Amino acid sequence: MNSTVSLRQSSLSQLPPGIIRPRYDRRKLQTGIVHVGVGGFFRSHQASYTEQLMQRGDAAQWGICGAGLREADRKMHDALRAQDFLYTLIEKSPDGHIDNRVIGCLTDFVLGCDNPESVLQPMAAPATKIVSLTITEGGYNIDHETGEFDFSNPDVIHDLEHPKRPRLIFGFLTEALRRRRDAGLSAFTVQSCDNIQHNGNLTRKVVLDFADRQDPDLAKWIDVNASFPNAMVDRITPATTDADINYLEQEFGLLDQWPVTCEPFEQWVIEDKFCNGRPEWERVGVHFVDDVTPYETMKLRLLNAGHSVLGLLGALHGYQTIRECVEDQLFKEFLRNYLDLEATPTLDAVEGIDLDAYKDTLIKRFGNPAIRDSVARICQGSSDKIPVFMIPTIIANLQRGGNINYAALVIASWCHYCARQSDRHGEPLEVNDLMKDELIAAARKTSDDKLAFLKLKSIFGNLADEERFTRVYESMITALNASSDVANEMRGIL
Ligand code: CS2
Repeated sequence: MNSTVSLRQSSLSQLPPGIIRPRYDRRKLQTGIVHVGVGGFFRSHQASYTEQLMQRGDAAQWGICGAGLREADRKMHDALRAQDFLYTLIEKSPDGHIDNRVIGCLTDFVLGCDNPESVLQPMAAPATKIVSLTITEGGYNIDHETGEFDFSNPDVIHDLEHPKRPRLIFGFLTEALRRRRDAGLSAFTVQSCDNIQHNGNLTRKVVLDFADRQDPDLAKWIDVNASFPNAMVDRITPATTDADINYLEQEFGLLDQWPVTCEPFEQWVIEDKFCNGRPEWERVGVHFVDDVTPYETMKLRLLNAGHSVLGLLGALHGYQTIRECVEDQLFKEFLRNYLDLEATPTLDAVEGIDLDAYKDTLIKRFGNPAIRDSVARICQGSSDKIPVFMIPTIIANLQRGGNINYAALVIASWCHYCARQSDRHGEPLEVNDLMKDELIAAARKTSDDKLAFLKLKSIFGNLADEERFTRVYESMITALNASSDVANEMRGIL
């Protein structure tokens, strides 16, 4: 391919036929949604659903203004701004089929760390009906030990004192809602898209806790007027690599600084509680329900926990990708047993879903050869993931006399990972985690106290007091310390 074209509004008409482009008039889009946390997942999921709706017409009022609050968002902001907020979504099927779609539903991208007003104004604008969030499991500022909003966070202290110049999402939402109330406008729906049990209820709690400390009357108004639907979100979205960028350039001559690759599977189940209207996402496959609980529990305990099982064990074994893990019969069997023997018995029936088929599909999705989802992405932030993805399953099994061996090996392996920071070949493993220092310090102490890691209460609660669990766990710590061969331990449990 000799000629290349840089992705932007003015070059859309020059895109080669293999790339699907917006058929609607982007200039007519209005911003109806402000989304905070423009990462790969938002771009492959909510933006993709919204784009599908726009392609059908009649959705011009649901343009999305992207917002980043942190310095770390600048790179994405700069890349997308230079492309008139366009990017390519590369959907890769296991059979090798690839769909390339330029997504046009972003109307803007603003950076709160540069200028808080640039985020507050679109949030407070009359046309905005929804503020959606992907701020990661750790972004909700919850002290895991107490389950309460952490008022000791210096940025929270700052935001309480400086309502007009907030740094964190709680301050932004509170100030924007204050402006809406004062202007006589309706509130907006706050739509969490993070992998957290009852993500809407949690968002509601943290926003109201913060607002109440700042302005109790406003908190009451928010409580009555805003809504916070719970949702289950799903689409495996690996981090973008140079290979994705090169693919578009080599195959299509398209220069896109930051495309997104994902699997074809997508799922979004939302409670239909939108206080100020919503896009007709049901027209493009979103499932609206009264109670999302069984769907989110199923997804967190099977898919997300399944990822952590493969990720933490696979990292120690020296695997780089999730696919490599499920290609290994031992890992595949271990995963399936974890899902069947430990996770599934803790789940309620889920309407319209055959759990066996769901798990079969899950393992196929993990094995998609076109998706190079790294074990490193999965292990990153485990201190926020494990308490959501696995601990509730362990606790339920301790209560019901169920199996806990598989989970115990995963936790022991995580400890070993943090203590050694290398795989069985001696290659380095990074502890990429907000609690990095605590994790490493506690894991290293296991030579004196085998339960030291498990005593990190903010992650494990009181698990270190559960004798049935600690007995198994201690023997695994001893075995891993002796041989570093996680596969051997896995075989022992099967
Ligand atoms: C993953 C999720 O971060 C993780 O550990 O399990 O990002 C997962 O890929 C998504 O939730 C899929 O929907």
